[in-house]
Amino acid sequence: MRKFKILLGLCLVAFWTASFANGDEKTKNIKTYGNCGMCEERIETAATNVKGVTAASWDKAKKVLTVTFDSQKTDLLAIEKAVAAAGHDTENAKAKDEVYDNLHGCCKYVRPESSSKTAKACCSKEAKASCSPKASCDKKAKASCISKQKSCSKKSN
Ligand SMILES: [Cu+2]
Repeated sequence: MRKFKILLGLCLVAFWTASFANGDEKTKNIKTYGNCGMCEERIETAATNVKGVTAASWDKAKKVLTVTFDSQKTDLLAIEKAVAAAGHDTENAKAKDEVYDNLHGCCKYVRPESSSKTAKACCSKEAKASCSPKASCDKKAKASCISKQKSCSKKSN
C-alpha cells in the first residue's frame, strides 16, 4: 500500500510538471521585415519586452521571427504590434511611416507593399552614406543596399 501511494504521488508530480511545462506556452513564427544585425537586435528586444514573451529570435536570412510566449498573457498580434512600433513590418502589423523613416539607413528594408517612398529611401544620399563599410552594417545589408542602389539609379537615369 505504501509503495502504491509513493507511485501515485510520483505520477501526480510527473503529471503536474508536464502540464506546467507546456501549459500555455506557444512558439510561433511571424514574418518580420528587416535587413541587418541592428534590425535583429531591435526586433528581438521589442518582442521580448512584451509581457508574457519568454524568447524571441529573428532569422535575418528568412526574415522570420520565432517567439515563445504564454498565450494567457499575450497573443501574436500584440507581439506583432510591438515589433511594428519599433519600426518593423510584420505579417499583420505595419510600422508607422515616421518610425520607419527614422530607422538607420542600413535598416531601411523593402516594405512588403513596396511604395515609391521606400525605393527612394534606398537611393537617398543618407542611405548610401550609411551603407559604406561600418561596424553596424554587415556585409549582407551592404550588398543588398548596393544592389538596390544600382537598380534605383538605372531606373532614374
Ligand atoms: Cu538593420
